[in-house]
Amino acid sequence: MQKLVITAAICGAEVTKEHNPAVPYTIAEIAREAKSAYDAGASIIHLHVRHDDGTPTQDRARFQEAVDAIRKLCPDAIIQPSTGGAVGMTDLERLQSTDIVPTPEFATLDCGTCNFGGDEIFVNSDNTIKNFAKIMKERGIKPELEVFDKGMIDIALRLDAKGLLVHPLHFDFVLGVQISATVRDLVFMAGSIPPGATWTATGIGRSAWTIAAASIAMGGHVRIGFEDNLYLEKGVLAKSNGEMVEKVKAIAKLLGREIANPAEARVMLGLSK
Ligand code: KMH
Ligand code: ZN
Repeated sequence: MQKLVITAAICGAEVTKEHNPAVPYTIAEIAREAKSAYDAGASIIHLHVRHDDGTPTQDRARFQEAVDAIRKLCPDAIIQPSTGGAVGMTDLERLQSTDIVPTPEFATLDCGTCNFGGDEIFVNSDNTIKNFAKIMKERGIKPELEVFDKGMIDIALRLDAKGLLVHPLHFDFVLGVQISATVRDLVFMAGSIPPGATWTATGIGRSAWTIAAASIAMGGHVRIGFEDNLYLEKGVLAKSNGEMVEKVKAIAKLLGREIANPAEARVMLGLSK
């Protein structure tokens, strides 16, 4: 089986220090969390940024500062800015994260609208998705296709048919927001993408560990981190993103899967130019 690529989603836009005091807000905290994940074996840092008070922002200058700080501590990490931002942000606000120097090699592309709980709706109209894909292609940024259910895979494949995506396609199956976070649904999602495409899986909340283990066993890759889950095990808050990456590594070791370094991840995901 291919080596395992671990993505650390270190911050997110929704979780707060009230949920887990280790959730990073400041640039120094974000850099600290990125380094903890990188040192533990994550080759991709999925990045959101916050103001110092924890408010999510897609501000270009704040992203630049965060990326520069991470780069100092994790020189060869793949830094993947979010273009999803937080619920309610405009498209222009969200796209600022791709407008930094150097241009990111990777960024998220959310492939549909979904319910985020309560009255929260994460809106991605067909035009938004198409425009984001076009801009990323023009800037030479590979999209990670964020799909929260099977219909979003189909939306991505329609974009691909219009020549708007970059091959090999890379999907992130986010399970537990819209589609349920079960192994049955993970198998369904993984069976719904074209041959040659690569995939990562993310389980939200306590399902993170089941989905990580299933993904490792199936030959997929894993995303873990505070954005998706705050607990190392039932009732035990994770002290850092690195602690969670270590747990993924331990599961991978038990299942006989080696961990990819950033250079290997770039080749496997088609990020090397
Ligand atoms: N925070 C969500 C509204 C992404 O990073 O592209 C969007 C999100 C997906 O987290
Ligand atoms: Zn995100």
